[in-house]
Amino acid sequence: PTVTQLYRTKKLPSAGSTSSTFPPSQYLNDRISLIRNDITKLDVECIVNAANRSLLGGGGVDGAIHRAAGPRLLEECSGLGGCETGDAKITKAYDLPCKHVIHTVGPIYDSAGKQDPEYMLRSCYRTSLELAVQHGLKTIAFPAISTGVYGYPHHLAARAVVQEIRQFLEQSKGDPNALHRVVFCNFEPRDMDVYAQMFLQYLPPTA
Ligand code: AR6
Repeated sequence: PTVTQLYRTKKLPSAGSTSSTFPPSQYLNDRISLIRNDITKLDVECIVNAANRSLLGGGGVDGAIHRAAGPRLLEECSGLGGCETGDAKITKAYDLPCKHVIHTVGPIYDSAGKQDPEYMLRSCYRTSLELAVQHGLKTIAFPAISTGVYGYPHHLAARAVVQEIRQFLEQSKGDPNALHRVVFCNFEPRDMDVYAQMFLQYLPPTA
């Protein structure tokens, strides 16, 4: 079977699944889910926003999150003083179904002379995960940070992300404050295939 078929046989949630209580049969393994959906529809404890350094909104997933959260999100963001690339800041979620939004700023892939994009992308994911743990949050959903407007090639981004997640989960094994579930919420069909391949390679299903 192809990688995608293999994961389909594991009952991967399809687009339209909005529940935060993913049934166990839809888990990729016991701590990770891969879904295709609009991240603003998820009622997980916290979603991650692929923001820019101003934190004052933009297009793509950032625009969608601000639209769905309502103007109070922008109000809170304007008091945060922006955010550095690779760093993350947390806010409430206002009209969104989730409880919190973690805003992180991915690297612009082709910004010549700037820091290593892979290091920065991994930092976005790691810092967001750490912030969620610090706030006692148990479920977090990520979009494919930097792979839209910021131009990070999809397969390179997915590989870096899955490696970072694996490292994070291994390091937090046995920690009572550990996250229960990390959800990768992709928008584009091609990201589903790329992520499925990377998971198979770096984080095979445990069941
Ligand atoms: N739910 C999940 N994923 C989405 C959604 C959604 N509703 N909408 C888009 N995506 P991008 P970046 C996917 O461009 O590359 C903004 O203007 C999209 O298909 O949103 O980090 C910010 O303000 C793509 O796979 O973020 C920054 O200026 C992924 O989300 C800049 O864009 C990321 O695409 C950040 O660029």
